[in-house]
Amino acid sequence: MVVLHETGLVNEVELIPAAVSPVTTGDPALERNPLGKIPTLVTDDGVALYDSRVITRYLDDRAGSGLYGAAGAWDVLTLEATGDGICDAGVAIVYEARFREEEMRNQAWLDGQWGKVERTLDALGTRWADHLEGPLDIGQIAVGCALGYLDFRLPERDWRQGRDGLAAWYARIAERPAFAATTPQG
Ligand SMILES: N[C@@H](CCC(=O)N[C@@H](CS)C(=O)NCC(=O)O)C(=O)O
Repeated sequence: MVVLHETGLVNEVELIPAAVSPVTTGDPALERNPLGKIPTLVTDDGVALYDSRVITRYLDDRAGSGLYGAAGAWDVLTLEATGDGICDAGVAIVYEARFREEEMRNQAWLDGQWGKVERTLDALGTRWADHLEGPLDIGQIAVGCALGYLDFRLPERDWRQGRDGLAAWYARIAERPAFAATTPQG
């Protein structure tokens, strides 16, 4: 959704509400993506594109917005994967709590997933600190979305604790109209 706004393509897509999970049946999104995940984008030709990284690259290509930097910009792609990886670990934590009975939850596994998030947040403050301050690219967008997801689904984990620099960076990117218009709610 952020990339749709950043590229100015938001009015060219139809948004279809979807509620999916690993135990969902019957949602129309499942007919479009055999993995049963969102986001999924169906092109005018009826072709389903997924996952986020494919969709955002497609939108960037269509808009010519240059969010992926020059060819061979491996740092941009790696930062994008870094942001998405935070989301994947966060989703895993949320699903463990949502879909497993309390007595079946595995604390070591939950701690391991959160450990991935914490190590990655630390890397954002070191390896990625300069990159985050550069011109907007898809890596920054992915990280901004990931931090927004942590606020949305795991606020009690308080990712800002001890990370003033990253918190200030997020506050700035969250002010962009594309982020302000797409803050998750629900
Ligand atoms: N790597 C995927 C992850 C997408 C993802 O996990 N989406 C969740 C919603 S936040 C989902 O569709 N979950 C349904 C499921 O896992 O069955 C992407 O970036 O698009």
